[in-house]
Amino acid sequence: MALIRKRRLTEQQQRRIQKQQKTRQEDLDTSSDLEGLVVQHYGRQLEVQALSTPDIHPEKPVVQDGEPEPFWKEIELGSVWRCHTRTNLDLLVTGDRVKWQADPNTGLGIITAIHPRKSLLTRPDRYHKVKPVAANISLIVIVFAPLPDPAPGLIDRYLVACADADIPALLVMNKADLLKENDPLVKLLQEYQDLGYEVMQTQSDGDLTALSNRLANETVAFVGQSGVGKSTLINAIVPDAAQKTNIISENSALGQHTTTSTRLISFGEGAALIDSPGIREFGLWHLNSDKVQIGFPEIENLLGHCQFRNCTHKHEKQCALRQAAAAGEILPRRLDSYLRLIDEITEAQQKN
Ligand SMILES: Nc1nc2c(ncn2[C@@H]2O[C@H](COP(=O)(O)OP(=O)(O)O)[C@@H](O)[C@H]2O)c(=O)[nH]1
Ligand SMILES: [Mg+2]
Ligand SMILES: [Zn+2]
Repeated sequence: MALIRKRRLTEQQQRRIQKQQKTRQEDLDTSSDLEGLVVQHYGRQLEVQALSTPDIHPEKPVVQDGEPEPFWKEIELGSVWRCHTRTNLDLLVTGDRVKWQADPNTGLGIITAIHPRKSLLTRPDRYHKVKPVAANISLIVIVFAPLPDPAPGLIDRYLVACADADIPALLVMNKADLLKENDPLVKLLQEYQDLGYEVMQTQSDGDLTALSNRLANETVAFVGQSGVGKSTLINAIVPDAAQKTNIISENSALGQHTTTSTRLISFGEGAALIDSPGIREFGLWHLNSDKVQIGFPEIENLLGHCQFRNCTHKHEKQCALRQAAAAGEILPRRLDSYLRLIDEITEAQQKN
């Protein structure tokens, strides 16, 4: 594309641009490094959003009368650039904070360095290798609703995955308008609050101030069953979210069209990720068995207090977990979830 564009320029223009590029190359180095956020990646292509602008902006080539206007992309705060990476860099993922350089003449950028990650969401690929999905997620919003009916144990499973990734969770019960009188979901939400989790009730077309305030400055991943209202919530919080998901396919400098529309949607100082491959399956994969207990803090406290060291917590009489459940100290539902997850993992390990 750059070549085709150049051919349309006069020789004089070309010389001038080359000279400008040369001087720019010289002061490129690290002094011209910008801060950026990887908002999308597909294959080796990355999209980086500018989080800073240069102290001294590169100068747009002077156009003389009758000369065609050369391509020029201004380095603006929040602008999104298609980038390549230096080959020596680790695999980058959405959410990575990077150092990069922009070339206004081509509209392309190059990523020169990656900042240390504060968190990394991963998932196993089909060969059981761990694949990075998103970096620096600071909050996971688990959305559920009266409709579709929450799958049993799904919230607990998400909570285990959050604990495993060491990322705080916020439980959002959406579609509050569909709650019936004495709806068991209200009790469910209360139970999680009692366990120490942060919870919230929302209605997509209602007042979402509390939710948006909570999300300010966070990099958020929305998870939850399809149909609970994740996209509707995001669209309500970030009014132009729907457009933002399509920026790239429209402006693609390389003229490529992508079917992937999932990207990190930024709002103020925050950003959100929904429905991306990997996030969609987040929490649905099998976990490491010793990791499960960290998603069940109330059960973790009781482990080691059973009569038998190898207690299965299923039929033993002197089982601290079953006794606690019978005494109403822990929720039988949570114990079931816990045992189901442990069973699942043990089964998966036996297969491998
Ligand atoms: N009654 C009600 N419906 C909602 C609410 N939020 C979303 N919906 C509807 O639920 C359906 C699924 O929403 P969507 O955002 O696509 O869910 P997602 O699959 O989680 O992204 C749509 O028809 C929405 O209009 C809500 O608060 N109340
Ligand atoms: Mg959706
Ligand atoms: Zn036991």
